[in-house]
Amino acid sequence: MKDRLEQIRQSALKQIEEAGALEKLNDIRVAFLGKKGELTSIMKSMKEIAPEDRPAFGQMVNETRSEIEKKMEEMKTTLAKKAREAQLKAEVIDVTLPAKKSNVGHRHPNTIALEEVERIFVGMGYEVIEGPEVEKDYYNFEALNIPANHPAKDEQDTFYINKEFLLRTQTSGTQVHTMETQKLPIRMIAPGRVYRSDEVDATHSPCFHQIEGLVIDKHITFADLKGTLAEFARELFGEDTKVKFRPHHFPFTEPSAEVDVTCFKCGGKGCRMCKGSGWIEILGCGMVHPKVLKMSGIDPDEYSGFAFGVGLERIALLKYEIDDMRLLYENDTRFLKQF
Ligand code: 2NM
Repeated sequence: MKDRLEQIRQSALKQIEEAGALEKLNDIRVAFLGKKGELTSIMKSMKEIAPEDRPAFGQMVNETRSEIEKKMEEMKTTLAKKAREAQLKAEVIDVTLPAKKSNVGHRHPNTIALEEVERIFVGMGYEVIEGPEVEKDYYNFEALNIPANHPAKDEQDTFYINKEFLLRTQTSGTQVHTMETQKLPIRMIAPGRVYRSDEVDATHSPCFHQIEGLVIDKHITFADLKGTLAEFARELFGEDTKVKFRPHHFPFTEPSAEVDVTCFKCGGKGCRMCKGSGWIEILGCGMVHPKVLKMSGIDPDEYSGFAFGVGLERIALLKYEIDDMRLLYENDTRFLKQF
């Protein structure tokens, strides 16, 4: 029995010494110290030993177990250290290798223009509110005082999904949702995609972007509209920019106007940019029609407001002197890189 124990001891220590890998060490542990391992089985054969020798033998087995466990721990540390060293060696980084070239993209001219417009209005205390592109006929037309027989409702201009739903042709629906649900006063801009059944050319696309603004409070007048848009134009096109309001007609505003700015290229003298006139048209606006207020649950005797709408692409084309809108949608990086 003692010889058998000594054999086990030597065999275990030798195998540990020669293990060479952490996984192997675990196999050795199972083989000697495990439930069905050699040391365990020798304990079980204790009955073959004379009763008076059993305590001494038991102690020897325990000492052997401790010795094997200790050796195992030492080897584990050694092997782990070796493995770590090998890994570090294998993963060594050659800092002299040339770096991978990364292609950093940048903002699209539309995005640059949008963020600029948002910055200006947020600076004046406006909220930016987005709404659905698929809209009910009611929100796109009816609530804006655009009657059923209005030419804009023609299938030639609007993409209808069915009798009730369509792709919005302007973002005003978002303003209507806001008037219906938000507390007054309102100071908001609604940017986003709009859709019109247009042929693609240098100035048209069936999908483009609009930014519409809306202010509603007590005592809002046309003077507030003029001051706001004059400041907007100065911030967007430069301090010396002047604005001109030309009477116009929209069903949702009364009175309505189109706004021109002095040409920022020639300062108003007349050039190719402004086709010799010195003025460039940039947006439409007006005082929100009392009927529109009433339909959205706002009392026009207590509240008044102004609204405006600008084409984002128009701003981007003007600001960056791009002469063809199609360039904005082609995603040719040689073009996009320039802004
Ligand atoms: C424009 C021009 C004038 C406009 C009106 C409204 C609403 F919802 F308040 F009635 N939102 N946007 C508006 C007014 C839009 O775009 C050229």
